[in-house]
Amino acid sequence: TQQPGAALPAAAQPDDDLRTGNSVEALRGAVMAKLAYAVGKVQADASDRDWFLATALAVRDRVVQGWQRSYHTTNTGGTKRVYYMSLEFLIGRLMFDALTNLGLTDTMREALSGLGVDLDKLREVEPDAALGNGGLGRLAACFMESMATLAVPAYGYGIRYENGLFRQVVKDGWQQEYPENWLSFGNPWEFARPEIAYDIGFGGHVETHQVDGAPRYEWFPSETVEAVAYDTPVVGWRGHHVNTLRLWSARAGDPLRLDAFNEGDHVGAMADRVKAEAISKVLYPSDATPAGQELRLRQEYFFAAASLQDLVRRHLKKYPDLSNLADQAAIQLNDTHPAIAVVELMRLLVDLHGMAWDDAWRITQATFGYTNHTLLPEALETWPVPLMERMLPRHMQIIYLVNALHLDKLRAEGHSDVDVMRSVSIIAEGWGQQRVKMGTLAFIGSHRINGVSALHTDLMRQTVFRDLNAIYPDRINNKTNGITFRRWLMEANPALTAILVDVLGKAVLDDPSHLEKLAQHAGDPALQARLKAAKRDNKATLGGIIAARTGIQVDPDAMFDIQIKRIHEYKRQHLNLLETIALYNAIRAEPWRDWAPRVKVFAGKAAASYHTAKLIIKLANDVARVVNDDPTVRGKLKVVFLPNYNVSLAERIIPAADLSEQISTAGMEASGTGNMKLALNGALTIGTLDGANVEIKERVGDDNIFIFGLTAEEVAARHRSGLSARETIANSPRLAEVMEAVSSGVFSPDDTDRYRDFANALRDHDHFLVTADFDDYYAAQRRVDALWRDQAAWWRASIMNTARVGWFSSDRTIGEYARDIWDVPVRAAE
Ligand code: AZC
Repeated sequence: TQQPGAALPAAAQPDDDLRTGNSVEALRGAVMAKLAYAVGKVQADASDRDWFLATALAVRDRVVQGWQRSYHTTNTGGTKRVYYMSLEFLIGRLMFDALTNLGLTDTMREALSGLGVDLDKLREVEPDAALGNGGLGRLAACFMESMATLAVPAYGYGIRYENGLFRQVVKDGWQQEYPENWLSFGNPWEFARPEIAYDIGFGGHVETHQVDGAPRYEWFPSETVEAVAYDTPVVGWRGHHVNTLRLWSARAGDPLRLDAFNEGDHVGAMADRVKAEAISKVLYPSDATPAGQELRLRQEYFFAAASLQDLVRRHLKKYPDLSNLADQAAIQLNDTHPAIAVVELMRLLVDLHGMAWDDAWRITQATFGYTNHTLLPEALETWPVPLMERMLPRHMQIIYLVNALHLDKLRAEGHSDVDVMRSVSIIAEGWGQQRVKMGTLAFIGSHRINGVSALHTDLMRQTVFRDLNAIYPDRINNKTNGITFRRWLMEANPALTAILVDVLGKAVLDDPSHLEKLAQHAGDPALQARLKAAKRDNKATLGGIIAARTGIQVDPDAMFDIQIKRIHEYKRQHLNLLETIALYNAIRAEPWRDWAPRVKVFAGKAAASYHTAKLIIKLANDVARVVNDDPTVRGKLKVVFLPNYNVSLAERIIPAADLSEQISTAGMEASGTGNMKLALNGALTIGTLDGANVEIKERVGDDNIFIFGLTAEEVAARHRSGLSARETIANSPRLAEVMEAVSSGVFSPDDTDRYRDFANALRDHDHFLVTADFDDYYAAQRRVDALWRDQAAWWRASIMNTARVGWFSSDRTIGEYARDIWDVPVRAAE
């Protein structure tokens, strides 16, 4: 870094001014100029938020340079663009991300410290952009960063929700939801583009005319909403390439009905506007659960239609027609939420651009790819036909025609089995109502369909898409998820990063395959000691956050046992809680034994309407209270539920984790990505053979991971067998004791019936096989204890985890999408 007053390096001189320079002086001058002229404050009056805004704007200028360069290169080069359509982008904060990728973190820290400002304090001021629920949304954010890193020219398309995922407050152990208005103090990263606006229609009717002897359909919507673009530049590693995240905001065509207003109906005059703008007001807080509301379908069509108009307009600026669209555009559907885009593109091609149906269908299929993120039947989107007919009448006609042609073609090819035809039809019959199956629509409209881990992709082939896969065997392919190492290693864990660079050289920052060399040093006591010290610091920092948010004191020398993710029965936080109670009982029975001291940390949000998930949060808090107040287990066991889990909190928790809980019912977690982040940061995994855990195990080796429980096949067999959980519980005295304690109110003395139904549901159904996996999980946890007591062996295993998970970089994943799905080149590694 540059010292204040030192001579500038020659290369920096020509443009070392306030707008573009990267020296300490230039950055300091740039921040001061932003504070004065963009924020409108003098230094003496500036708050941390003012300094944050000024700093972010100065950083943004440096991103914009690369942005304009990238735009120019793509435009003149005529390269194919990727359009990543996602209803969710779970971004988090951007300041450190931009600084890291531009290589300016240290320079900026120094520039600000000369002004008496602490960069790390400003970091905490930035609100999280929480435009997503969990894994699917965070994956989209990691992918945006990796596409920029690999110089894949790409746009992310989504919705600019005014309110992101709710803020979670835990009151008396219960989750409460509060709106999260992340935009209330302005957003320094975005550029409003009021001139880029498209009309999006809803409702109305369809008319048919004859054009050259053929029918032409025209849709006359009864309602129109405007979609207005907001652009955020997304900078990749070393600032080489910058892409755009374009988020749509809904705006009413007419802000107000003046006639009604003048007649004194001031509220009614704004009713249309409120209805239109509701579309981008809030993110649906459902994660792997269906939203099923009319407003949700409006959101889906709104952003799909705006994005397609945008990319079609871009195409037509360069080419005379849309016949070569698939050569210039690859559209990826992030789950089925944008699947209506398949139909909308057909409408644009056929109805508006007069293309023949078959040509249009060929282009549509060649353009789209579809990623599936869950097999849970309750999470697969379907929309009632009557709702579709009312909201999108022309689209419903097109869906019927697509389906009829698809089924006719199959019949012509000799398919006749009724069950097969029913399963591959886009329309589901039953429950007295026809529904549109969005997964089938997305599958049929795409040339490639992918799962997100090897196991998940296999299960896709065997279950949900079995019949479609038999008919189109080459379409399903696997793309195991990945994570961006810039955010989840470099930004989140600078101490570990520094050690890695020291041992492996700087090249490890560019190419994670260098991590493998770390394995040679796994037994080195000096390296182990350094890593342990770094982790202890991270744990102490997290301990401070835990104390501040919950009042609970934790010991940074204890094992930090972490389960962070959405609260869901299939993720089985309650299995962890039952094991916690069993351990608590065991310690109390023999307090003198050499227990491995543990801090169990839980964090995650429950969908607002998911009653059992909210009860699990309450149970975590109830168990925490009893355990933490019991002097017998003091120094041996603590339980913490850390409220308001989000990306920024994850960046604090993950570098402090010793043990990573990945304990979903096998076959139900499509991939997981937290599992990758935790392993990269040196946590050992305790987990089932589910999702990407399987591939993590293959890489880190059986000795460096704790696997337990039924396999996906065994889970399926068990479900078929109808074996009773009551029997399982009766055969396990340990589990029986825990179940009895929970059910009789030992942890809820203020309401002894609180968990009775919950316990009975486990006894009677236990769809997620918590009881079936309990004993094996308990045994695996005791193996964890044993390894922890041998710290040299533990740290050896920890190092092996960091060393062997380089493959889970989202750069690798994006490279595979680019090659196998999008057919676009990527930038070679440095
Ligand atoms: C998640 C999966 O549950 C998770 O296993 C996966 O890692 C992640 O997607 C990214 O692929 N799914 C969701 O968040 N949501 C839905 C609707 O599946």
